[in-house]
Amino acid sequence: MITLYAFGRVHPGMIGKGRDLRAQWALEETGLPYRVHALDYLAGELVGPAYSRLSYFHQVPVIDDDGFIVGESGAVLLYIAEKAGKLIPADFTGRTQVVQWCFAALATVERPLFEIQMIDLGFRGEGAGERRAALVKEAGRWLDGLERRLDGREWIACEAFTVADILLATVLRQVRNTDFIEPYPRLKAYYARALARPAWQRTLSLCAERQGVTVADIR
Ligand SMILES: N[C@@H](CCC(=O)N[C@@H](CS)C(=O)NCC(=O)O)C(=O)O
Repeated sequence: MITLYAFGRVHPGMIGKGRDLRAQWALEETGLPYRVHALDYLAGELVGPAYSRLSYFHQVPVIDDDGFIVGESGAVLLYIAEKAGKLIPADFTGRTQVVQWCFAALATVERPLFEIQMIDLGFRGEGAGERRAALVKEAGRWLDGLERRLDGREWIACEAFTVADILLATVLRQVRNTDFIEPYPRLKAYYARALARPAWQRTLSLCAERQGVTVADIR
């Protein structure tokens, strides 16, 4: 059975923001049996000897599938999809589309949005206001591209919902002030459509339960 290593006890500002939620969302979508090992970040469990053997970077998410270890959220999601035979098409070209949009989410869109999130959470100090404006401008280039891609499409990679949508929606969610998405009506509707999925709603509830808060606290 798959064990998902996810955040347990963390600083209050980190609750509900981890990339572990992407993996749990994929697991909830597929119905694969799994259990969660909730790591105690505050007690240093991520840098302890046991977890260091699973994660070279001391980060979440990691999954352990009966001894087969996978880290990095993109790889974890693709593994879950391959194992379940869900959230990724069977044909070679369809799979390539999914891989393309997974990379686009992680390598292109996530970079400026993650930095904006860090600024909004107060982790970047002096000059952050100017830097934020530059990052929003940079992100605009990628969001324009997503808006064009979503013309006449429900999901980003394929006709059906895939792991690329989980990655993209959770990347967009890193910035909680959704003003940045306002100029993009298709992207805004896409984002709402993705987060309305029952598997995401269950993921939020499970995260809240694990971290001892209410769902309202982490939306
Ligand atoms: N590239 C990695 C990034 C993983 C990552 O940044 N994980 C964060 C949580 S979102 C973490 O574990 N942070 C704890 C730390 O770095 O000390 C992925 O996509 O999985």
